[in-house]
Amino acid sequence: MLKGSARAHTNIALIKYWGKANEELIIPMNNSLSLTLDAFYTETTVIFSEDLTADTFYLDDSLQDEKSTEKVSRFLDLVRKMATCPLFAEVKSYNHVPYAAGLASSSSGLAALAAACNQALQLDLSDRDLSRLARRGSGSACRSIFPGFVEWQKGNSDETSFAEVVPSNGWENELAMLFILINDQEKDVSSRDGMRRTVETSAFYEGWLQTTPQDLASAKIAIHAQDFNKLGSIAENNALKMHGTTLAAVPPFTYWSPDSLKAMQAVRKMRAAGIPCYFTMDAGPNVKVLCLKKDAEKIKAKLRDYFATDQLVTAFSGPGITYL
Ligand code: 2P0
Repeated sequence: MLKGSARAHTNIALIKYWGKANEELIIPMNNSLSLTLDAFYTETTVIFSEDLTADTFYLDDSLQDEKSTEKVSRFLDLVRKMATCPLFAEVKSYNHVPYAAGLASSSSGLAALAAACNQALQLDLSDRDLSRLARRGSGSACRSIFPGFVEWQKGNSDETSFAEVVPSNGWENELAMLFILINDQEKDVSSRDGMRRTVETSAFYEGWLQTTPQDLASAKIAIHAQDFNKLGSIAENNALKMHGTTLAAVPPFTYWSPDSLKAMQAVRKMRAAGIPCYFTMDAGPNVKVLCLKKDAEKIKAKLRDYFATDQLVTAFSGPGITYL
């Protein structure tokens, strides 16, 4: 029996990953930049054993259906090949998210699975190679190997596409991200399907590709200079651009709900009142507000004018992968 256990935290991109150059290897079209957070994480244990006759996957103690087990199995095939190990595995994951957040957890989930496999099969991967492995499970997972600010270098091959820490002199510890959890009745377009459709059909995708490298360069300069307003405004603009591409896809789609717009308006209003804060959004209706740690409570109090207390969750910069 071979066993490994690891914890990985969610990350939220300030410069988004949106579109794949290679679907099988998950090589992105553009570099992205994220902040790893402390509030949401996944703990995963994997056991490879001769006693098993198939892969099984439990999430929060409930046995998962064929479709989600297949995604895990495909990832296990990669590590079995690396380790020349023929054994089936049992995977048990626990997602630690406050409240029924409906938050996508593929970044922490696949990062924790990759690290648990690294330990179980004694692959002895460096953090960079672990990032490459996690990337094969889910693109954003490659960034969750590392703490704080992280850049995913798109590269152009399996070897050259990995994440690494962006030096910041610990500035991330002065920042916070407030999650505004928004429920939505709309049927989801998965980020995987959404980005594919956008790359293939959106007239605005070219604009995304042409401008995102400059956004990323400017964001790194802002981190180096610890210039919060510069970083926040670049991140907000980059998120709006990403979401703009979906409106021009065929057929068009959006991740925004009426309450997402309400949250964005609240952020703009606070900013006009002199409180520095900026929003970002991913492949769902939740809005995340980047702010200075010292302003987090004040901003949260103001958001209570618009949203229920249990819709608001505060997160700070979080750690990279931890073996358990
Ligand atoms: C990001 N997102 O940079 C972007 C912004 C969503 C919007 O990474 O297909 O689950 O598994 O590589 O990583 C979500 O996509 O997609 C994502 P796959 P993933 O955070």
